Amino acid sequence: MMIERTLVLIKPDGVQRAVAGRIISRFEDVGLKLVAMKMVWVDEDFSKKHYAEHIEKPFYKGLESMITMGPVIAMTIEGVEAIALVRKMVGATEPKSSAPGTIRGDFAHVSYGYADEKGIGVKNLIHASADKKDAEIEVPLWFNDKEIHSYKTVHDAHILE
Ligand code: IDP
Ligand code: MG
Repeated sequence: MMIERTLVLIKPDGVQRAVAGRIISRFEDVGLKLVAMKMVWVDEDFSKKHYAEHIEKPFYKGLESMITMGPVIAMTIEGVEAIALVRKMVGATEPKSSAPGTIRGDFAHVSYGYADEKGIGVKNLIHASADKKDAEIEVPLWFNDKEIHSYKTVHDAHILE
């Protein structure tokens, strides 16, 4: 199946900067489908589950402070090869390096060097599952089956059928 589901988070910095609507619009504009959405204030335990691969890294403490500093908007997004497509739209992790036209490149600019000197996680607005393996872990970590909806959008008629 080429239709994939991927986990996307507007992180606390994105919510607090009030750019969530503009970010979500980008996914709607390319014809991707929102199949689940909620606002969640993550605690330290849940941060360790979501960012399990980073717990031992020097930047983890700052990352945990950042992801728990306010609510996130969590989404599951569905579409044709959606995992890689969403990562492309999100851009490189370090906003200093992410290309113009990507979400991180258009809405942020800081460097790893700056964040590390301050002891904070890089505030890059958004999280998206890195690959199929991560998406298969992250979507069920954030959403149960009842919270994920199947419905038709206009794109089903014009792009997918
Ligand atoms: P990703 O979000 O692009 O998948 P990851 O390497 O999985 O990037 O890192 C998770 C998050 O941790 C990043 O989005 C960023 O907020 C933060 N981060 C990653 N590397 C650093 C770093 O070197 N310094 C500070 N924060 C970092
Ligand atoms: Mg990652």
